[in-house]
Amino acid sequence: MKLNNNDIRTKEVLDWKGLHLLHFQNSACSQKTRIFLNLKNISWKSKSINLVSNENYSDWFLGINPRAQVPVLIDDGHVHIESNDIIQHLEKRFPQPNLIPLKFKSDIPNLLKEEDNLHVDIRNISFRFLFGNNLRKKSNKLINKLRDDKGTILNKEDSHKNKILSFYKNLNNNNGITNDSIKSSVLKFKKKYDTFENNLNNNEYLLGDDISILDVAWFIYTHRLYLAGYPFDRLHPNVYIWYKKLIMKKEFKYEVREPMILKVIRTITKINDSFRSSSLIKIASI
Ligand SMILES: N[C@@H](CCC(=O)N[C@@H](CS)C(=O)NCC(=O)O)C(=O)O
Repeated sequence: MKLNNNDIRTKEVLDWKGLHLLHFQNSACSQKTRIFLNLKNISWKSKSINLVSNENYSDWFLGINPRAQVPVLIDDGHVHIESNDIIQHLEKRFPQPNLIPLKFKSDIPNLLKEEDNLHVDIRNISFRFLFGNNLRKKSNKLINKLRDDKGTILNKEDSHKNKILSFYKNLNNNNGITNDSIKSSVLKFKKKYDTFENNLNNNEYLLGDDISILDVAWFIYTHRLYLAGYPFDRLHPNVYIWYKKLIMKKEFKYEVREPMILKVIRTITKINDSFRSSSLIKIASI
């Protein structure tokens, strides 16, 4: 989605020339966008926004994206938000190599929407199994700052912001992600991967024999789920082979390197879960 100049309160970015990506190393949607840029061999300037220190809640960043989310692409002073919209914009700007097969051109927005609809589910799983469950809580001060921010999206108050606020309020109220949420999220993914398992029976990639924008989008969720203990090899062997093939590629591998601190948090979580019989497999009964 390209924002209007009126939406942008941090006016300096309107003068930025070239391609700038505001992103964070370990953010799933940032990783997706960077892999896409790698596959297209596009050069871009990096501006890291530290989500751990809540830099995305600074006045400066809210003045660019009032949803307080990365990634944001600034293309010659035009501000684009939402990773799937960003990669579709990049596909138009840099058509080679082609990552949207002609045959699927009209289907792609809906296929990507299905992925985006599960964003809160991947967040549930990431927070619970990869980020220490309640370590990423936000203070009420930050939640209220986002609630009271007057930023607009396409000149209007942003209704999507309520979803972000309710996620963080629930996280505080429940002291982390609940088992019910985990179960429901995992089962949504399982349904989707059952379909992919079929697609991959006769194809190397999700949309045929060539890599596409859909592989990039789904790779990130798959990687997160894999780290969280989702049993791809048992439930969806074709998907497992597809994932292993992608992660071997340099355009993918380096973007999802796990910082040491997160590796430690994930390992401690895994050990605790095995004592309490509360692994992803146990909770979701899969
Ligand atoms: N639908 C958005 C989701 C963006 C999103 O949720 N970004 C996360 C990182 S993956 C973020 O910025 N979170 C900020 C926070 O949790 O404070 C997109 O695809 O760009």
